[in-house]
Amino acid sequence: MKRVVSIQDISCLGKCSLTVALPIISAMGVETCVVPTAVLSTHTGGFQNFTFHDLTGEVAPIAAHWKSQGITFDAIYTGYLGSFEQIDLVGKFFDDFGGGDTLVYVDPAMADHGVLYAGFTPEFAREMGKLCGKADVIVPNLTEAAFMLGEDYVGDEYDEAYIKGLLKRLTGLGCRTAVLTGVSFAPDKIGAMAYDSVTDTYAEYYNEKLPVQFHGTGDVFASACVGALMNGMDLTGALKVAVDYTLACIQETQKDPDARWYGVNFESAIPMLVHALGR
Ligand code: PXL
Repeated sequence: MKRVVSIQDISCLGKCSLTVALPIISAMGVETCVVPTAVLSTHTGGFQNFTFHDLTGEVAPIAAHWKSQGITFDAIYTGYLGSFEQIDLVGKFFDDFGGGDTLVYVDPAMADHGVLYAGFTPEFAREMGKLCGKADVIVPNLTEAAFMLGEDYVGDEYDEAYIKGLLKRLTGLGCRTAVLTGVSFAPDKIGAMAYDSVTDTYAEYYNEKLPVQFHGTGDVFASACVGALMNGMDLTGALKVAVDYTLACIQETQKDPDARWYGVNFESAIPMLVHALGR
């Protein structure tokens, strides 16, 4: 069985970060270890007065203990990180546990729709860009990509040449493969495009675009994509699994009258995800 470690916060309520990564990757038949970087009562996307307990001081001791026990990982998957210090510590974690066949996978979760999440600055985004340079695969959305590269966010005004250029500039940060999420070239289609700088090839996959937006879909996509890669899928196959699953989560949310506003019904779409893996 493959073993992933996910390094990001735990938002106790809100369906994002670790409460999404753990169930999704586990359901894909992959052991999922965690390094919680902070405990928040909720995510920061719409709740007021949430609590925040920093766990930065735990990262190095947890890593040191694992190192002493000879633990290794097939993938290191990082998501939302709350400070420059955490970015630095995660970089050190890559030095300690990366290399060889370990996939270093970074979701620079920090912005969407042209704006940074609460508490982040353009300087932080550039630092996250440096962390992406140490990864094998990164999965930013268009906003995160623009901030990391210090470029203007273009909104919906782009074409395929822009996306291909953006992907190449992202791999210029130092990672082998960049995946852009939320890519749409037609009003009713949305998906992801990727560029592998070693083979100089692109991969892409799109499905239906619904006229709704939900919090946490980036984390759902990132988790399903790394889970698919750990199941031995190639990049195109992983994009398809992750895009189709994200769409299924949105559809489940739409058809549930009791759906929460703060996240998607990723739980009821898990059978579809497992089926897509042929398990
Ligand atoms: O979904 C990314 C995410 C993760 N963790 C926290 C967040 C967010 C997005 O807002 O606030 C704490």
